[in-house]
Amino acid sequence: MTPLRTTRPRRLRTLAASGIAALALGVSALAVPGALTSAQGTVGTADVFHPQLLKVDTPTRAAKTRLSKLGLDLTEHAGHDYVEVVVHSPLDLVALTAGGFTYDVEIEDMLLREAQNNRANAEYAAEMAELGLRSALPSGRTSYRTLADYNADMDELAKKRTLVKKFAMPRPSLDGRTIYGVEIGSDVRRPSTGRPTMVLMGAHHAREWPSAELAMEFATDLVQSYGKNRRITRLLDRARVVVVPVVNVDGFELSRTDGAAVDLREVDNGGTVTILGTPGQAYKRKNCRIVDGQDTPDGSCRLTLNSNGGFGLGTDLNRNYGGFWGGPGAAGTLPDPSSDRVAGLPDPTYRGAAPFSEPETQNVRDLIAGRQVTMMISNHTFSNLVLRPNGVNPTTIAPDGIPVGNAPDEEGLKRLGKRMTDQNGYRNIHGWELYDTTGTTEDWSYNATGGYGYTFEIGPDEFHPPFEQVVGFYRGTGKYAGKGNREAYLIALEHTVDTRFHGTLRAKQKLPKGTVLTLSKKFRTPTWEDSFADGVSSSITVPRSGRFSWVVNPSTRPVVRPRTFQAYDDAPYKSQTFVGGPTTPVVGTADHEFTVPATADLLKVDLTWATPDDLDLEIYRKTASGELEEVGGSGNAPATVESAQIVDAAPGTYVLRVVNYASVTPTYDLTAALFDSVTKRTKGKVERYTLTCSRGGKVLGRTSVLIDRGQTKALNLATCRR
Ligand code: 0X9
Ligand code: ZN
Repeated sequence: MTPLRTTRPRRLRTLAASGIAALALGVSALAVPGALTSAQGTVGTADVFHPQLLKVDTPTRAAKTRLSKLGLDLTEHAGHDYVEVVVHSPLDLVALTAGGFTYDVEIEDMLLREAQNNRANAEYAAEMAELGLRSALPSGRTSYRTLADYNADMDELAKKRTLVKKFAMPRPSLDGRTIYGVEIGSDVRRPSTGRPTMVLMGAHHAREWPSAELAMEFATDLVQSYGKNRRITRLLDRARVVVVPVVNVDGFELSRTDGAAVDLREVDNGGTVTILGTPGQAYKRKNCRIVDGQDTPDGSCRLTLNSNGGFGLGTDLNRNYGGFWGGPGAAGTLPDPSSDRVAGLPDPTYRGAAPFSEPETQNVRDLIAGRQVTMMISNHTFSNLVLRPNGVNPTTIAPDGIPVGNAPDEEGLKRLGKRMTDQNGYRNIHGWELYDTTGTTEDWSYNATGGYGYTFEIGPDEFHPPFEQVVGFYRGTGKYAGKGNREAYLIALEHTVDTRFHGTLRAKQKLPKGTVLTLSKKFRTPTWEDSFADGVSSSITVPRSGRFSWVVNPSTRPVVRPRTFQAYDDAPYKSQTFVGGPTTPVVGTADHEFTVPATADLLKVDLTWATPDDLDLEIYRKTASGELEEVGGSGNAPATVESAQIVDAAPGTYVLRVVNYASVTPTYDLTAALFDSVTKRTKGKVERYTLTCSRGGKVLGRTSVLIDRGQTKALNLATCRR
């Protein structure tokens, strides 16, 4: 049975929200000047709250939902009964305690941990240098790169002119930096003749340093191996690989420099006055957006004083993509009554003012829309996961009233995910299996282009662990030694060129050399509540042979393919209302029993109340042995009614538990109802590309192209011969 989640507009936790926002800003505003004054030797770090990593108990689904609404900095590290959370201020701790949450402290002082990691990094690098050893990474590096290192290393790779091209992305970052990438392939200096592209990216999130390292190491590996390793040589003869190691250059630069600046004396002296010991921006997550719609004055991001941790100003680039933008698991701007989250800009998952409002995501959109990207991997840290679309639970009702459903390529995405996780030992799961997200990179890239897209969450337990671990992340350790993410990426590259998963376009005729073929499509990408004008357009140039073989994504987008779903009757065939209260305040509960006589297509439970109370709902089913098994629940912000839906509810006795968080004397109505349904299928749409041919800028012909995965089409392009 799957509990069904609804995403109705929710009211804000007004008081707490403004309080948390104000204090989060206040504390971080304190923290950075702390660094400035301590440089003058006056202020130590002991009076500044240091970020901590907590493992928060979430024994029920309702608890998890409730936690996700506190606006805290959740990590991707979560299990069925816990979620790891970074706390950045005393108010975060207050919010947790007030919410009735219990937790274990995983990293007591992330700043101290930063300092310890710095020491470990320094020792490792020194030891390796002393022994005259390189690491087992392709680059041989023994320490994390800085942004300058990335740019220099890309320059170095691009010296292999026949194989590598360094390029600048079209838009600079908000703080005025140029964002670079490398393109690798044996035909890289010639116009494209139809090879597919794999895109590998790192550091959408500033603090996730290994995500950038692994992208850069794979690029280095490919370049070193070309001509030496048969498998890689063949792949680079058939594909292009575009690597953008650091997408969020501004955020990364701040995180990396502040992270390195944590003074080692911190460890020895236990918080005595240090020059550099400040949380600073070592755990920054987002980009450098300060005011929506306004460019950030170049070089000023560091001075914004309040971007530590996931919080502070900035847009979460991994919520700013257009796919399902504005839906669950992404914070909106204050005051935004439809937001899931309590805070706006300071929220770790702030989605930005509009889909693709940020230059960094616009760059990636143009990169992916401008070529046939049949494979996309966006690296993140941490949790040892390979995540596939979609980002929201398939039972979630989309604004069109129909459940979101699984990706139409679920089977293929899952199988490839398994092949990759067989190499790195990670879990192969959907993005939503830990928590809902919308506006992530693959939510857009997959749904707009059909190219498979994954998020890799690299490493077991830290955003940027001691560097030595990065070597293992790439090469694999233990059971996975010699495999690791290197092998996972190579499998992804093999998928990039595997025409069983892509279309292949050819022409019936030989075409004159230099004929330019453009494959384009205009469409509207659905956001959560609206849509925006979107499209793809890629070109190739016919080579001297007059023949081409163009590997392309299917012409119909996943997001418009038919969806199968259950349509439920408006009226229930059984319904029962319990009038309840008052219950004991502060996590007091009241249980009500409801019988489901035979499997019900839908069990819907609604909890409403008149006074501004904070009640949550948990739903259990009694097992044969009389134990309570949680089957659903709803944990909204205070004063918001609760509603839970359980599809295919098994027969038996259900316990509907009303949880009272704060009220003195709440009264409520609790209604349980059973509904029948019929299976329906949306019609879906069939989409075609427009293929245009031109020579010397003159358009010669235009035709529409329908193509699906695994198909090869020989097009009649007679008009292009003129
Ligand atoms: O939240 C994110 O953006 C990613 N996790 S991270 O800790 N690196 O920030 C995960 C994105 C996809 N995940 C889900 N759909 N749950
Ligand atoms: Zn991330």
